[in-house]
Amino acid sequence: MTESVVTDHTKQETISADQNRVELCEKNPAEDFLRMDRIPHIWCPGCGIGTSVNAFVRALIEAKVDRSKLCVVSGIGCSGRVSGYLNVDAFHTTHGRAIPFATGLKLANPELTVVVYSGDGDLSAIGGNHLVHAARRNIDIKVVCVNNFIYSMTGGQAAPTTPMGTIASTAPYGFCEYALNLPHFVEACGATYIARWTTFHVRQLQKSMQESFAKKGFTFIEVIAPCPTLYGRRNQYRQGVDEMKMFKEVSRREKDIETRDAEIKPGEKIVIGKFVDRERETWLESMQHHYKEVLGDAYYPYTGAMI
Ligand SMILES: Cc1ncc(C[n+]2csc(CCOP(=O)(O)OP(=O)(O)O)c2C)c(N)n1
Ligand code: SF4
Repeated sequence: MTESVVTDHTKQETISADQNRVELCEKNPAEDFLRMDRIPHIWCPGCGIGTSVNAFVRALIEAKVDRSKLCVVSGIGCSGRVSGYLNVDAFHTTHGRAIPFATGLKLANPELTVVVYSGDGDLSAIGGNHLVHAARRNIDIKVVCVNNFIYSMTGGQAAPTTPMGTIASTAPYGFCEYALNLPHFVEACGATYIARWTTFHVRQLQKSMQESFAKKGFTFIEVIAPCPTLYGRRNQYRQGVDEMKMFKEVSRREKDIETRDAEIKPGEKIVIGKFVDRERETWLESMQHHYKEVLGDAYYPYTGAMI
């Protein structure tokens, strides 16, 4: 047993319980970005949310995102707890309202990198209208959507993303609705960058997150993640690792993939990869151009409410 006594940026000095040995071990680089005083976290063993956070933190480090200008906003749910564990300016907002909150932050201070990190239910059900219009307007925010196919925090009810035929607490005989194909949906709305990975594909996920930081406009990364407690155990994946094995087996990365082919159906392939990478004027750019054109020199360009 060891006890941590010193921390610096790269090394952690530990003293073994018998006090005889001082060891220097490499410190996990992710720790600097986590509120270690809040660990242990609330997520269940085998949950995929923490895996996505690990990729996210590593992407922040690799992309050298300026931490003093970074804000992470979450809604409510197990995935919505992410903001509470990140050691950055973070906001845990109300259910479904992470996107409008983030929009306000970005418009008040356009220099910020604003990330929305939340669940599929939060973003596409109660927050669905905000998802539509932020993507349509091309608000310059980065969205990470953890899709565990269910409303986990409230007991495993069926969500818009629950695959047809799978079991949920509100669908004990199988869900009878078509699942929302999130990449296709946000492409139609106008997102500039769209990718989907599972928590098995951590390196690709990290790389996509890095890419999205460099991208201007509304970006959307869907992370397919296991929820063994409320989805997996009802659908033959008793443990997180069982669902991870399924992800490994059925995920397909194809050339020239189209979002319309990315629907998720039980027992069928899960299409993963980068679907969309395009340029569109952001809402702020288009607003500035429009008023400049209409008002000419009478228009005083907007530089943000806070700077
Ligand atoms: C206005 C409002 N309605 C409903 C709830 C209850 N609620 C809390 S979390 C949640 C579902 C979250 O699901 P998801 O976003 O998929 O996150 P997960 O827990 O699966 O990670 C719901 C319905 C709430 N907190 N506020
Ligand atoms: S209930 Fe599901 S989503 Fe929530 S922490 Fe547990 S495994 Fe993760």
